[in-house]
Amino acid sequence: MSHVSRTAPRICPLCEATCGLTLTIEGTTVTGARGDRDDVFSRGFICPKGASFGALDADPDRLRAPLVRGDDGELREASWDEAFDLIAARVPALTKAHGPNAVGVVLGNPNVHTMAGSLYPPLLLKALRTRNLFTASTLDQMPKHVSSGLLFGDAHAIPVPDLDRTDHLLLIGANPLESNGSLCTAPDFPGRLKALRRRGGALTVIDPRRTRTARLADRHIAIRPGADALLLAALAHTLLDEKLADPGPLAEHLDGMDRLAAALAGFTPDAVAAACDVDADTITAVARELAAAPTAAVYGRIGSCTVEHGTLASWLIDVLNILTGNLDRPGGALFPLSATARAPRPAGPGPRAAVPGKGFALGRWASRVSGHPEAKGELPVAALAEEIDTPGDGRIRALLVLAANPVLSAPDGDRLDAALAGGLDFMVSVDPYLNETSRHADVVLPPPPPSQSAHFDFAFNGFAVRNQVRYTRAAVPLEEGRMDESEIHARLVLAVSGMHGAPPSAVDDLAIDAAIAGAGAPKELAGRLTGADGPERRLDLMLRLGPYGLTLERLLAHPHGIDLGPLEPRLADVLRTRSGRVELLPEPIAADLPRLRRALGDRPAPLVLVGRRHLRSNNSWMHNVGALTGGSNVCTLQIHPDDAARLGIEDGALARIESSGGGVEAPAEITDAVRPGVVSLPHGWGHDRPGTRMSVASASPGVNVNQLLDGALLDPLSGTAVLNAFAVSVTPAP
Ligand SMILES: Nc1nc2c(c(=O)[nH]1)N[C@H]1C(S)=C(S)[C@@H](COP(=O)(O)OP(=O)(O)OC[C@H]3O[C@@H](n4cnc5c(=O)[nH]c(N)nc54)[C@H](O)[C@@H]3O)O[C@H]1N2
Ligand SMILES: Nc1nc2c(c(=O)[nH]1)N[C@H]1C(S)=C(S)[C@@H](COP(=O)(O)OP(=O)(O)OC[C@H]3O[C@@H](n4cnc5c(=O)[nH]c(N)nc54)[C@H](O)[C@@H]3O)O[C@H]1N2
Ligand code: SF4
Ligand SMILES: [Mo]
Repeated sequence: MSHVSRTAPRICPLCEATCGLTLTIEGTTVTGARGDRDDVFSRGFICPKGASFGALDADPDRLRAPLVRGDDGELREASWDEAFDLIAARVPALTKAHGPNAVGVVLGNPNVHTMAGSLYPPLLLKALRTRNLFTASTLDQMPKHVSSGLLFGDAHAIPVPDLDRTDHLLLIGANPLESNGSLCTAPDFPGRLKALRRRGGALTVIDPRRTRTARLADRHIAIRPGADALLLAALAHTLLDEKLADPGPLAEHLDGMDRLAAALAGFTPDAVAAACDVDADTITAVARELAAAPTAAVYGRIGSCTVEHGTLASWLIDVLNILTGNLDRPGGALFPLSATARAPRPAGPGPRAAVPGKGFALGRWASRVSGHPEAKGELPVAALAEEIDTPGDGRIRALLVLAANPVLSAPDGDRLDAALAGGLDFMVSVDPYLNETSRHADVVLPPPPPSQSAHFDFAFNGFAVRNQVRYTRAAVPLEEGRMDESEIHARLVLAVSGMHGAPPSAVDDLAIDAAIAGAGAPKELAGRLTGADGPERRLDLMLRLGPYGLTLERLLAHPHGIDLGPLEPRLADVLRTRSGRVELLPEPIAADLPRLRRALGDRPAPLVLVGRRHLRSNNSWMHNVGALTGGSNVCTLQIHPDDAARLGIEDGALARIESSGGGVEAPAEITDAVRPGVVSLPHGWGHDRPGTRMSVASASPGVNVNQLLDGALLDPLSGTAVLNAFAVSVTPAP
């Protein structure tokens, strides 16, 4: 028997590394995936998740048709028309009766991994005019958005470490050997770290666990969780105190340098050493090494964000890059320029003068129940449940959940679970699975598997360590009865905005006209756009208006991508602050520093919990692929031998973990990879709720670490949930 097989390129959507894959396809089934050696960026790299693309794509538990809840309360398969008719009948009526805030929107992580998720949610929010927007950002990187907003005037201006050229990398609370990198798109992150070591560069890792990344480092500092902002403040203090700070040519762009030293007074290495459980000498040595390195980059991720001082830590990371002169210089931390970014301002003659921008505002409104300030137009997802279950005017009555599973990913899933079950008049999920969250929806709209979708990384190209651009069309034609996710989103926009029944292309046409007007480009441009559908025409427009003047046609002629060169200095184009300068000590940051100073006096909790990720995982939704689970990818409580002995915990025995939100029980894994005083439980588990359809995941459910949290603990400036470094108690399970 000979099988007719073919290959097709597909950018991997399963993490931020955006590797190019070569899929092997038989008929309409993906039978294999390997790294695309010709990919201009990933050059053949692949990880076990990418290699399992076929299994994930063909998961029999993926929903094939929309589900609609019948009068009997049960979900049953329905036609697309039926599904959207119902949405159009319910959502506008609720808005009309109770105001726009009665409809809440939840945007989950995979939206940054699909074209639909980048192109349509802004239009959906515009149509709804709701302030009840919650996204995965407040479980993740919102502290970085806030610090960038305050420093640079643009919440999306996030500098990335120049991995391939730096001489010195300081990694804080990131484990790219498992995560493959985040807010730093770099296919083969492990290889790039090894190359750094090979060229004589230095790697320092700050992490309470001896991770695979830490094992690669010259220096691993097993800090006490939650104390990074203190350590970073002491590093900055040392640079200023020892006159090692030298911003170089950056100086002309800086505002507030004079006030910084005073603001950081008191954060000496000696003062923070006990709280961090790091010697003062080590802190001083790290500061001196940073200053002495020809180039250096400081980079932090989850462990520096989802903690009590997440925004301060995020800010201090860039302060260090600035004080050492490494911001915006090759080998330091640079701002990528993606092919769909807004084109830089034309350069005038002579040196660039500061151009005032609109700046970044925080707290323009607040959440109804707890009064949490908005950040970047969002409210903390940790406050979603109370916005549904607390009676009163402005209560959320309908929820649109796009690619999110907050019952597992946000604090206190039990409360949210109950709120979704009993507190809503109407709920929609756009999700391929019937899982812990989508099981509550009245309408579930399933996107097709990734092989049937086109892919472009609108978000991640803006965080990539090299400027490049790639686009892959669907590798397999859309199966009969399926709807492209872009069309699902476009129809959702129409259904909620009283335009139900209009062609989905109307949404794209409106977006195109608005983008052309916004860019001041000639109206006729709309007629010149190419592309097979709305999303492609919009991509074509963004490429044409973008900084490289590309077109969709050119991109299609380069199926393995177009390299656009190494990152280049461009700070002057990036700045959007009111002063037109980098605002080194923004007022909200200065106002939060006393809280950090008070933390110096806190008595550390005897036991705190941190998370962890496994290479073969992805948040809450990849436990349904057999090839990716099992082995070391299990939901165990890692605990240091000293703590285990003290607490009477035996290896493999069930341990009970308790905190403010409740308790869970997980098997103990005794290991000195976690430092004493720290236990680690991964997130995304807890697949034991009834009414889901994830047969593999529910067979080994694990427990939901976020049930330990009650949702009250937030980084105040960003509304980000504290998911790491919170106090727990551990006892042998009865
Ligand atoms: N304790 C703890 N909690 C955490 C974290 C942690 O480190 N510790 N990490 C946090 C982080 S960083 C994040 S980003 C959040 C993530 O939080 P979420 O975004 O809520 O969680 P995910 O597990 O990524 O779930 C995404 C949902 O999208 C669905 N999905 C998958 N592919 C697609 C697709 O192509 N289209 C659509 N429409 N849906 C799709 C999945 O089935 C799933 O229901 O979790 C956070 N929660
Ligand atoms: N395989 C896999 N890859 C993924 C994901 C996944 O679930 N699985 N999720 C994706 C997503 S949504 C994201 S946001 C990224 C996250 O990417 P990373 O941030 O690189 O991933 P984590 O593994 O969460 O790394 C956080 C590290 O911080 C440490 N840590 C915890 N608390 C502290 C602290 O207080 N201080 C310090 N210094 N360190 C601390 C933890 O021990 C952990 O090693 O990964 C992405 N990639
Ligand atoms: S590293 Fe990320 S993008 Fe690359 S193959 Fe693995 S999951 Fe896909
Ligand atoms: Mo994330």
